[in-house]
Amino acid sequence: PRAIHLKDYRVPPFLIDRTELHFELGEKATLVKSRLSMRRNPDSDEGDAALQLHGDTSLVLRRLQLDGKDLSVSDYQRDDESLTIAQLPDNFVLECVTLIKPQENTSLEGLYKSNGMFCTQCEAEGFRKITFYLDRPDVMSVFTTTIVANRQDYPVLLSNGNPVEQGEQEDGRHWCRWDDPFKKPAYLFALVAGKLEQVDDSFTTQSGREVALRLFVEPQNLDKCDHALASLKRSMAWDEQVYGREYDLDIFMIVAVDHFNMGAMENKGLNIFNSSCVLANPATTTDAGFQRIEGIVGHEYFHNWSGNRVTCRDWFQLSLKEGFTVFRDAEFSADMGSRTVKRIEDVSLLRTAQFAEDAGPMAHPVRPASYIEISNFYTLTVYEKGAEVVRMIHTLLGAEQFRKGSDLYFERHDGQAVTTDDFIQAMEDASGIDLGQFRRWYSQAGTPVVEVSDDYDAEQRRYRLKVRQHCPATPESDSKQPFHIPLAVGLLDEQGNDLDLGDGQTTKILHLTEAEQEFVFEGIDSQPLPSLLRGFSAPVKLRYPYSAEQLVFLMAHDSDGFNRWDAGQRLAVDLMQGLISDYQQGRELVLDRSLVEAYTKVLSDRSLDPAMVAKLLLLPSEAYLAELAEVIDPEAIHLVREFVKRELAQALQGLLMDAYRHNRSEGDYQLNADAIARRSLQNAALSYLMTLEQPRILVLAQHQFASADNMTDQLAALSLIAHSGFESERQQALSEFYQQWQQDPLVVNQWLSVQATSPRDDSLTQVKALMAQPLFDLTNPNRVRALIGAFCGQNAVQFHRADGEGYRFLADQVIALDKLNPQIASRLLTPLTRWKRYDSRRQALMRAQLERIMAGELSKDSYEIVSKSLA
Ligand code: HT7
Ligand code: ZN
Repeated sequence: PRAIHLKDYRVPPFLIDRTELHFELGEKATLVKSRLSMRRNPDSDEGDAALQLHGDTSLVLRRLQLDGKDLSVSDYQRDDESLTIAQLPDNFVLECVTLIKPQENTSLEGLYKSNGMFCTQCEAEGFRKITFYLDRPDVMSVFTTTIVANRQDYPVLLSNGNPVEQGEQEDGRHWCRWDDPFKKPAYLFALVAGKLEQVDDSFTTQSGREVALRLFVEPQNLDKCDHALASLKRSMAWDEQVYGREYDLDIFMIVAVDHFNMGAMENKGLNIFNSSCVLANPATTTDAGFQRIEGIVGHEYFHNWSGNRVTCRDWFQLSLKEGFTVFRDAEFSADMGSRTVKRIEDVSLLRTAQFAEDAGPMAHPVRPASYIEISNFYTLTVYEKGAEVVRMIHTLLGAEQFRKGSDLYFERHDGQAVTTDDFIQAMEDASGIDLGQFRRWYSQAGTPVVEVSDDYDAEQRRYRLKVRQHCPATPESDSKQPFHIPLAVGLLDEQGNDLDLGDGQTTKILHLTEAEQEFVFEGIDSQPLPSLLRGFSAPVKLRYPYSAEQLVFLMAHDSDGFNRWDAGQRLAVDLMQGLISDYQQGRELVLDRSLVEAYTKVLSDRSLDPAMVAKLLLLPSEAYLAELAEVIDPEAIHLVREFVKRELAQALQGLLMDAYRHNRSEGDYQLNADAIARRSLQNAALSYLMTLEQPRILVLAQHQFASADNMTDQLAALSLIAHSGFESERQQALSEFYQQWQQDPLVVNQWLSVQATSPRDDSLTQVKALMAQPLFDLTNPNRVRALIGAFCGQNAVQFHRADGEGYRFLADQVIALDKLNPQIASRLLTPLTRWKRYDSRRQALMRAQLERIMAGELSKDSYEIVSKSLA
């Protein structure tokens, strides 16, 4: 397979002004008729170039007509990926009839069937599996879509835009025509046909237009729609208030489908959602699930402007829409709940998974320079780091100028397909702030390291920060230019109060632009303690030699909530790294008192929000410790983390029990910030207490499991019991849970994940046994992620078993899946790609499995990941 390079971008030689589609949906095959009104692009320098339409090898071409005249095989050329027609006039109508087989499409790209329902997924390049087309985001067209299908099996027929006509046929089939007045690229096309029920709502926009909101689900899910609709209305109101963006069609539809490769898709007016990201009720959905749904509903809705009205010129610009939209959804969630907690969650994800990506073989800039398969670039770098880059622009410009910049961007580029550079240009033009050097965040991969040292001159009352930045090499480049890094800094006095850094400011943004810089603070009366990178103001690794005492002080006093939490994480990381080394050297493990003291203060401080207490109590994850390690030792990391947790539980038993009892509410379930916060602390406390392996605590967990009126409490208890050493009790809880929830596929997925993430030695055997049961289905990505993905990605100690069986298992699954669904196969590969981070024995075992995968015939998706990993 060949790589595609950003530097080779050319404007499209042809444009499609109008796209008329006609689908005859059938049980054996579907007939797709297209009528494309086309013309040569006046901006193209390719003269009388031939027309090369994208078209997957699976398309059966039945008929091709140019301006009403049939073309014969000698008039065009066909290969595996395209159809080429030469000698075309400047304006013409091309009509095409293709036959496709959605029933056999397990890739879940293009048109496919999920539980008897037809649905589409066209981003990034799925439309070419439906018909021949210029399937690139800079070709934008208005679409009219007619769908014909059997009325009994497919009473609901949906596409983008507004419904304009419908009718019946005599053969039991009916049809519906949809018209989308907004120009869009083919990746935003959608079609759904099925036996669906709907829940209706409406939203009145700020200019007084009434928009119909409609959520389509399978009948058994009608009781899981309220939260998504409420989230949608909150999103619509928020985008009006914060960005001045109004919805533009008369109807906004969401459809829930069970078989879906990602979370959701922002098709114009017809969002399609993975059912796991939209359906919710308290009995089946955890608090985290509710919050996730709100965020994803917001994300897809916000794409209507950042993605649909203004789209990407090419797929290298993916972060233009994704980074910006993740930033928008994160701010929305922060406004709906706790800003600090949301920031902690986002940074945790970035620092574990995105930093690991930056340190691995697939490292790439936020705007990649090349790809083999674009689906592999829907990454944490493009999404989460891309959002951090937009957040830094927000920090550099301030809220007001940023809003002016986004207004200018939307106004200037409405209806266009543009680049990340156009986005920055709008921000620069609106604010007058130079973002020249800042642009490097888009073109250079890697996580910068910022090293800070300081000195205080009491005589001169002067405090100085010395800052160095460097960025490690990544596959595309080993020499990096300095980044423009906004470093948010506060200084604390001996009482823990913020110093005034000028004009009453307690946080100052330092602009790091060079490899080494010095920043001087005058008029400082005594040695301050710096609070650095407040709010995680840039996606960097910060190094400063804090002592344990200073970290405990910051944990108690920093006015920046994020840095209070981060001080606790640093303290725990420092201690745990020491213990990991003790364990490796065969030394006895002893927990330093500083952590016990810090956690005692946290648990005793009644002024703290329980959600914040729960976050402060959460030890750094195994994944984060792994990311920080020079050579990853999964066993040592796991054992040390368990040891620290148990020691803390022992020392803080009384306080933890108080926290559990004080925050536990039996009955009277509520879904609000306060109740969610209390449940999070209650379950954090129980998780510590369960490490003591005391029967009286087991009874508490069992009682919680049996009496829970919500999934947060029930699942937390199940997972603790199932991961414990109480053998018969764990089996009983797992079996009771399955009996209770076997009819609900989304809950069954959670049940599978609990078992897949068990650190017990038999978990791989259990996973294999579950895969052999009829409930498992390799063609359902949610099942695959819940079981195989969870075992390989979230159960490091068992996946990295010394015998290499975890690696062999993953390779077997990838080889099988690659034939069915290449996108899911290539994503599953991630843990194997990190092989260079492990000891030489594990390296050899992992590499051998990558080579075994490479030896077979592979999709472009998996080929790219495996070949880059082995390079
Ligand atoms: N923009 C959507 C991306 C997406 C996707 C990409 C590749 C393959 C399948 C996919 N499904 C959805 C989702 C989003 O970021 O909003
Ligand atoms: Zn998105």
